[in-house]
This record gives sequence, structure tokens and C-alpha cells, in this order.
Amino acid sequence: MRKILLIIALFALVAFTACGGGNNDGIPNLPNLPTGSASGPTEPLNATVKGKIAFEGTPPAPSKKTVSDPGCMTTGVPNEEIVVSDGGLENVILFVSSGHEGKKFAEPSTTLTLDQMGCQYKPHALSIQVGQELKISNSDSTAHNIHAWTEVNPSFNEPQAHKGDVSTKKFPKEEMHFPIRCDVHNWMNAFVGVFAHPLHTVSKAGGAFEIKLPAGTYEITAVHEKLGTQKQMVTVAADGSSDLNFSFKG
Ligand SMILES: [Cu+2]
Repeated sequence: MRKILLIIALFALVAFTACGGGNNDGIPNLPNLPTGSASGPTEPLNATVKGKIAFEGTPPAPSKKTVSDPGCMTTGVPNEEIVVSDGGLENVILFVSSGHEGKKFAEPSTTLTLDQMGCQYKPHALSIQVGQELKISNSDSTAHNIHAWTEVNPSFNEPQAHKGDVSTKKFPKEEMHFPIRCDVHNWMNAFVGVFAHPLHTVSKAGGAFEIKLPAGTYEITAVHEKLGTQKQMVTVAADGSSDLNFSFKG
């Protein structure tokens, strides 16, 4: 009897460990939506939703992490958790979270890049389509490793020991969101969202963003790695443009 209880306890422990309980910042993963199931022609992305992610409050003073590795070619890297420029919040991932169901979209045809340069990931935040190529490279004269802390997609953890090392990855499932980290330099991380459609982007300088999409009414979700998630509805006509603004409190 004692042996059986021990086995049950072990199974429970394994199940608990395997579940994980979502991302460590409390943002749940998206459900795994089927991809490529819609039939007919692909949707023209002939409408635009654009706007600004405002940052409310006092932006944090830019802090720098002291770097001792000479291969980083820098003595300090900026903290990228909250990046504010011109009153706008950068590195917010924006995506269509409803309204796109049943629409068929073109397969991704471009390759995105994630470079390790100056012992930082560039870009810090990126959004990518399921099946789209991501070229991850090392531009530094030091050893990095690329460690994807996925929960839905297959994880990977590979050394990139030399300048010029390149690895190309694809993500088979939607996942919002996961970090890619370098275990050698513990401040290095990138923040990645994978979507089954091309209706997503990342806010840039000044918090500006633009998403190309088909005409329709959509729920747009905006996610920041530290400041949480917001959702808003927007309607846009074919060949038209609609403004949409968010505001995150620091
Ligand atoms: Cu590194």
C-alpha cells in the first residue's frame, strides 16, 4: 500500500511540474488555433490600424547593467524592461485577437532576424507568424547561447560560441509570449509572440505602431512584458485607416 501511495505521489509531482501553470508573468498562452483551415483566396491586407502606445507616469531613469565581458564591446547595456521615447512605450506586441476567424491569410514569405550585438538581443521584442523563418545570429566576439523558454512550441537551447554563428528557427504553434535568453549573460533577453496570422506588430520609437489587415471589426490586444495586457475593439474599412491608441501606466 505504501508503495502504491509513493507511485501516486510521484505521478502527481510529474503532472504538476509538466503543467507549468502558464507564463511566469501571469499572462496566459493563447489557445492553439488551427492554422490553414480556411479555404478560398487569401485576404488582402488593404486596411490600416495605427496609433501610439502612450506611457503614463514618470519614465524610469535609464539604468545600465555593467558589463565585464570584453567581447561585448561595451561597458554597459541599458535596461530594456521599460523603454519610453517621446512619451511612448516601445516593445509592446500588438495583435488581432478576434475578428479574424475564418479568414485565410498568405503564408509568411519573409525572414525575420534576431541578432546578438553588444550583448543585447536586437530587437528586444518581436512578433512572428507560425512557420515564418527567424534567423538568430551572433555578431559579437564572445560566446552566447540562445535559450527559448517556450511552453507551447518546442524549446531549444543552443550555443552560439563564435561571431557569425547563425541558426534559423520556425515556430509551429501560436504562443504569446515567451523569452529567448542567453544563459552566459543573464541580462540578455528577447520577448517573442507567435501568431497563426500576419496581423501583428511591435511598437517602435515613440510608441508608434501600424498593423495592415483586411477590412473588418477586430479586437486588438496589446501586451507589454512588465506592464500587462490591454484590449480594444476597432473597425476599419477597405483601403481605410483607423486610429487606435493605448496607454500603459508605469
Ligand atoms: Cu550572451
